[in-house]
Amino acid sequence: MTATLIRNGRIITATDDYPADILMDGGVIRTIGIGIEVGPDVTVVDARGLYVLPGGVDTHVHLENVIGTTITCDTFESGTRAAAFGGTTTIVDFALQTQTDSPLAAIARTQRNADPQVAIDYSLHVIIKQVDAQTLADVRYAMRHEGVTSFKMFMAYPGVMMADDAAIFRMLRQVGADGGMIALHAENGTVIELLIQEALAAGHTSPRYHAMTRPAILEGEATHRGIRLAELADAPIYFVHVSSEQALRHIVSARDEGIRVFAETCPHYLLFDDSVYASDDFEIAKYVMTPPLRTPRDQQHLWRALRFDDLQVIATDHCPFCMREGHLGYRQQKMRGLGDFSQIPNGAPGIETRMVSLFDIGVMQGRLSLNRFVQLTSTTPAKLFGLFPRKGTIAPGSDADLVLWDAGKTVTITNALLQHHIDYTPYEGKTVTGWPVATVKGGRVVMRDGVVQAEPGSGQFLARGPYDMIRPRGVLPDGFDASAFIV
Ligand code: DUC
Ligand code: ZN
Ligand code: ZN
Repeated sequence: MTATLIRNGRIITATDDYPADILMDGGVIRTIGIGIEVGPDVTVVDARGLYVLPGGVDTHVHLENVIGTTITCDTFESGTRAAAFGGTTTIVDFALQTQTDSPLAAIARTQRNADPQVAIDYSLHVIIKQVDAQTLADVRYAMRHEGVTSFKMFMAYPGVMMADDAAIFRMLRQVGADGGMIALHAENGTVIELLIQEALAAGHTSPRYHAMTRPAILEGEATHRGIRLAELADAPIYFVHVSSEQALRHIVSARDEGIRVFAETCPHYLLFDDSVYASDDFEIAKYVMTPPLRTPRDQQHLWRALRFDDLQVIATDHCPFCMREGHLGYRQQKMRGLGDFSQIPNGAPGIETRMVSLFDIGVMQGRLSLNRFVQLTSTTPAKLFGLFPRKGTIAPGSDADLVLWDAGKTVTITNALLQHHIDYTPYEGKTVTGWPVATVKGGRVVMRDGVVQAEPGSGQFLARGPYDMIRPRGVLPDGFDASAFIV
């Protein structure tokens, strides 16, 4: 591979903002400097007028995931191509423990599937449903020898994904002691199941009842329970897809207490609200995701938490299911819930619209600084999931994963424009300002002017380390100057 020089860009990291050139070779950043001179054998890319950001790190995506009785409709090929199109160069997907696949077998099976397809680098969390002594031994092995240092557990979906509190506690205790992270889906699954059955019995079958049977109070209750289990286990905990004030209240107060609580939200909770559920129209199935969209007041609390670092990550929960088509031999997807909302697979796409939608509503509309945008979409997810400083920043020695970003480019999003393999986007017709004009992965330009040139199989599995602890704001070492510390 030849060396490449990115010339004249404005480098933005989570902490810095300065004009410089970046020389990349062998897949990593070699030198950053002003006016770097190179010979004719070096490819030069002119980034004048563009921001140069670290490649996006999306730590919550579902590609080819079997969920319930269907499968997400992006393959590792289409999903990673879509990610590159949208400025994301690293994803963390899921391997699923089943009756027949132990955690280690699930990792191996998912790698065999993903490796020949991925166009960007990837890693895996393992979804753990059942915990016994062998599971715990496998989990320890996965952390020490496979570079899989995070595990997802569900408090929702009884009989399908839900783990009981003792199982969650056992995992927290061991994984926390070993330096890893439990990512938790916090909703009270058994009460939600009761509400679903009651709604159906009353003849309430349309998609909006998905939202009405998953009230925010049950996200808050489960979040509180998860925090207390983590506190008892003396372990860090990470809440996925936080959507509500109810959940945030517990997260904020736990962080004030010094408990190691971290959390993500997703762009759809910031961009859409529960007004979409105002009718019985089946098209609303496009917005059947879990948790459901919440109120404008909840959105205000999400923005507040992003501002005060009570939310540290914005990931997509890219969980695509076609409205009408089937996929990979599975029959129709969202349509299977016509007449019974509980059969609509839960999820929406977002892998390639994360950076652009957030840049527009966050940076362009004055809610996030450029540095904070990078921190939320790249640096902190890399730190929390053991990928930093290889990923998540622009520094000598880090992987040469970059996005050249045109902050003045305005684009109207349509599904036809996007690379993902799904028949709709929730962002249809939305105009955004700020767009990636090139994505560089491992020193190679993999997307330029909307054309993705990434080869399937050119991405790598990333063995991850322990999480890089960021102190919650309550815990300060003796003698530490808090005013200098809290940002
Ligand atoms: N939770 C997720 O994180 N993804 C898809 C569905 C769900 O409930
Ligand atoms: Zn979830
Ligand atoms: Zn998810």
